[in-house]
Amino acid sequence: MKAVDVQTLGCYINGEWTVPDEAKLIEVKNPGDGSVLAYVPRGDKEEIDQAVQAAKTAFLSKEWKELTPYARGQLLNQIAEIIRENKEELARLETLDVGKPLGQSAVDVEIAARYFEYYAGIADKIFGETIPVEPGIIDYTVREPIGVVGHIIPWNYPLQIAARSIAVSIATGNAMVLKPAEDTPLTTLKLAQLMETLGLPKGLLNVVTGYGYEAGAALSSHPDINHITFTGSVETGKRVMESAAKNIVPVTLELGGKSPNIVFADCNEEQALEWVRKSIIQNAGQTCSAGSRLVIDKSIKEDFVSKLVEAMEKLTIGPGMDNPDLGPVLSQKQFERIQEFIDLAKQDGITIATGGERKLIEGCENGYYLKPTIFDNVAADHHLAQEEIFGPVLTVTTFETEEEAIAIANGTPYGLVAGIWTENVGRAHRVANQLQCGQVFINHYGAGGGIAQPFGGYKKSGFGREKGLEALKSYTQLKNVALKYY
Ligand code: TXE
Repeated sequence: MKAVDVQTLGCYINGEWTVPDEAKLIEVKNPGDGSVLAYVPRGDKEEIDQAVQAAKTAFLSKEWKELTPYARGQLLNQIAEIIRENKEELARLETLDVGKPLGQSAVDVEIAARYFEYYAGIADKIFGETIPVEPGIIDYTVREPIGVVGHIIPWNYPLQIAARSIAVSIATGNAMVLKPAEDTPLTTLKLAQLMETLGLPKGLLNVVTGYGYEAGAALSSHPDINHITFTGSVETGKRVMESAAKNIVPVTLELGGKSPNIVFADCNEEQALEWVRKSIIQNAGQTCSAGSRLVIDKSIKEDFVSKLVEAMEKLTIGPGMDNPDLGPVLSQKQFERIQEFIDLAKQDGITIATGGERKLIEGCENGYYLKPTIFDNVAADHHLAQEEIFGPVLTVTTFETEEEAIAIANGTPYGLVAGIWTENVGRAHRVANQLQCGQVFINHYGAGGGIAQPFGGYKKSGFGREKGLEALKSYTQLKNVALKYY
């Protein structure tokens, strides 16, 4: 898809592409060089309302109700197939739109296809239970679809998150309205375009582009949606929850993180070094589960950090299309946010072991490239070790005992992910047991690939779980039926 094709696309509502109103367009930029890639409609309340009504009608339609779970699974397999047939184009589009290295986008496309395959297999295996209440009564539960699901998608993994949202919604028999992030709507629109050929009921899938405070707010406050999933910042998550609460609409919130990699002296150093590095530079650190804090045994810290600095300084930085190790951050706004943290570090006399500055790339003067940055010897309660920076920026904090390591790891408002590095299996489980977070990786960061593993946070990292079988719970509602026989 060329940017030009995208320019002709509008929002996708009720099986049709709306003609963009010239006066109401959003510029979509390439983070690599700041050039304009496309224009998409600045959808608002009106478009959201049309999309929700279309989804509601599709959900209640005979056509959708009569489609068997097996047929829904087949549909999901077809979507996976069509994603694979268009994988180069989707990866290219994701890189142009988000800035991430082409190789990472290719992985995102594969994961998107896998979400559809995973939930394809589940579509006809969503069942209830029989409950032995008393003789003469048959009691059973039925897991029913919830209705219209609103999905508010962030800009860091647009295709992956759109895919998991659509896949589980279809598997569970729901209709949906997606609101992609204003900065990165292109692959979600492309996916809708690809799915158009598969004959889904009109209105079952709707995509409304627009700003969060307009289209996003209109979606989360709509009285006719039945569930909302949101991935983004804590501040916006609060707003989404507040507006959904007014209509008693349940929410799944996947918010930020400040995830620690806890490195003990008895770790496999080579592995720990590799994954501590990878977990903070992936997508230029713009990952909710980024390993953004290194919490390390004091006795090995000096040596470990100097090796990490050496490895960081070898990384290539450049436009995503050249497939470097690190692409640009999303926008000037994100860059300035990160820069504020760097200024704070300088002002507070924090040691910058490496990085801490922008990298200018010839021909890409309007792209925001940052050198991977390590802030050394950061107190556990310092802002830098407490707040989500969302860039390739790692803080280093030391501990002397296992208890101290756990206290530091748990000592932020977040609780998304943690990595533990030790060869002592007893310690690994003892520590995992005490961590206040939704996902723990031991001697790897990201093991298992994520699709089948429930994902979500403790504390301010949100609640509810996406991915795996666990996600089915938020996309369905449970009915209990009791029958008396004589
Ligand atoms: O997020 P927002 P922003 C964190 C990260 C980042 C910070 C700010 O720390 O630096 O958030 O990013 C939509 N009602 N994460 O400002 O605002 C918006 O259009 C309804 C973590 O981009 O949370 C977009 O589609 N929706 C993260 C989505 O919410 C609204 C991913 C996310 O935007 C809205 C992204 C409103 N009032 C940012 N306002 C993660 N958990 O992975 C905005 N939106």
